Amino acid sequence: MRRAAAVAGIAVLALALTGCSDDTEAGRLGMPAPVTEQGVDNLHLWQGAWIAALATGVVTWALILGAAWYFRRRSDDEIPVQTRYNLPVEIFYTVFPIIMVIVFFSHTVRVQNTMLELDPEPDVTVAVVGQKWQWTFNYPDSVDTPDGTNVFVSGTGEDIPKLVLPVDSTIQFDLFSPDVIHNFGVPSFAMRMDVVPGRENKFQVTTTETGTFAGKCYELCGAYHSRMLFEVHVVEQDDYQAYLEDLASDPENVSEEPVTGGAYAYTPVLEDLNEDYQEEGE
Ligand SMILES: [Cu+2]
Repeated sequence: MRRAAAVAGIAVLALALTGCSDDTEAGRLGMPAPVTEQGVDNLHLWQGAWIAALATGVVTWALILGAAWYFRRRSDDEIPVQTRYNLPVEIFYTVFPIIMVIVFFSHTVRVQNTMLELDPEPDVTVAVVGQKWQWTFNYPDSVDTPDGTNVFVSGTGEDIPKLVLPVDSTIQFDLFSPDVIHNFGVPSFAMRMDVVPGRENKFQVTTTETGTFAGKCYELCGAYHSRMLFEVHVVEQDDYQAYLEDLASDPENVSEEPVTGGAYAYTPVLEDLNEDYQEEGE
């Protein structure tokens, strides 16, 4: 019986280990494919934690089932051997969890440090504003026009904004909120961070692949929180420059300083819905 449990355990573990390639969804254990250098580190932390948890689970299940079987009641007059103060076992179940906590903790701190590492000279800085209930993306000092050097786009509740980034570049996000706490996150970056009023949170990613990825607000921030969606487009360097110039051709998108107050963002859907409610009420 114990041999069968051990064989089953090894089989499950082997399956998990061989499945852990980064190319398949099963291998990533449900995580989206990371498209940044930092995201890959986070994926490996996720996979390592799952393997360790599964190995612990297999040992625990084997001990539970093995003990239940081995010490099952065979007759009524049999008095089980009373064992206490088994020193080796007590040392094992004290020391082993401590080792596990140390291993989990050290890997978490290591990956957290790489995710939060700031290169003093990023290739691109984007000033991100989360406001009720959409995003504004500023690209400071990116163009040279009579109106200013900052270009920006604001989304609305009906119109999901684009965040365009160059590939193979280190991007810094400076996060601003004029109202409540939002949370700026992109699953394919395996990263998100709170956007707190009065506080300038920031993080960096190093893009490694072109493509279009979904982003959203991860902090329940009010009535239209669910509309705080945006689209990340990671593009070639030339396309990135062309995008900025295209934005700058409309003076509406140009300012001297990054627009961080959120004054340009609005959620027209709110007014529309209120009108609908009023009409229904009449
Ligand atoms: Cu929000």
